Amino acid sequence: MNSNLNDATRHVTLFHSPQTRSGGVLALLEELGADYELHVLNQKKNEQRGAAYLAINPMGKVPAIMHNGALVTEQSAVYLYLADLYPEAGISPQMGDALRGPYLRWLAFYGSCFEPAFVDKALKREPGSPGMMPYGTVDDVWNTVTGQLAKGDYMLGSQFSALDMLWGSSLNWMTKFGLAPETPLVRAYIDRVIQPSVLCAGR
Ligand SMILES: N[C@@H](CCC(=O)N[C@@H](CS)C(=O)NCC(=O)O)C(=O)O
Repeated sequence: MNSNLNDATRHVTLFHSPQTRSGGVLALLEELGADYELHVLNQKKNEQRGAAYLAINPMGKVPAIMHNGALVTEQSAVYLYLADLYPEAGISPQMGDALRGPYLRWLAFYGSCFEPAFVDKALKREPGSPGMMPYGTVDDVWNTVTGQLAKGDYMLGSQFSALDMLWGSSLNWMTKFGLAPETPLVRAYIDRVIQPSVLCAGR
């Protein structure tokens, strides 16, 4: 169990590039008070596609974390892993908590529905039939997310969690680049949850 992990075994390395998706993970590490080191990859110099990093993560993407010799990639898995590694921070509903299921749902929804839908939209891809698309339609995805946001201050209603650091930082860059609509509901949510992330966004 996590409670048996001492600080040395909780040490993680974050593979990070400034102004990318890994900025949200950096904010999460700060929020958790985690013991971490940064391995910065300069994407302007394409370092993420160099042989050294490809030997670590063959996808050449950040964020990625290394913990006790194991690599974790994909934002949803990384947020889940880190928040579980620091349960005392209280931002990761644990098994047995009624919010654990919704917590996992919205983590997975992010990677399997939200990002693919909005990237397809940004690239103006011809929509497939909703039954064939893993996310249905972009409108379904957006209405489902905003319907959830309308229920409370946070993705889990009244409880702040690591989910909000993922969704907040993502909605922040997506609205900034015009990839997702900046409705008053969405803007208010970003402003409510993003403060710690903003501090790290430029690093
Ligand atoms: N599916 C990945 C996406 C990660 C991703 O696309 N990262 C971008 C930075 S925002 C990247 O590293 N791109 C560099 C490249 O592909 O060369 C995740 O959820 O973590």
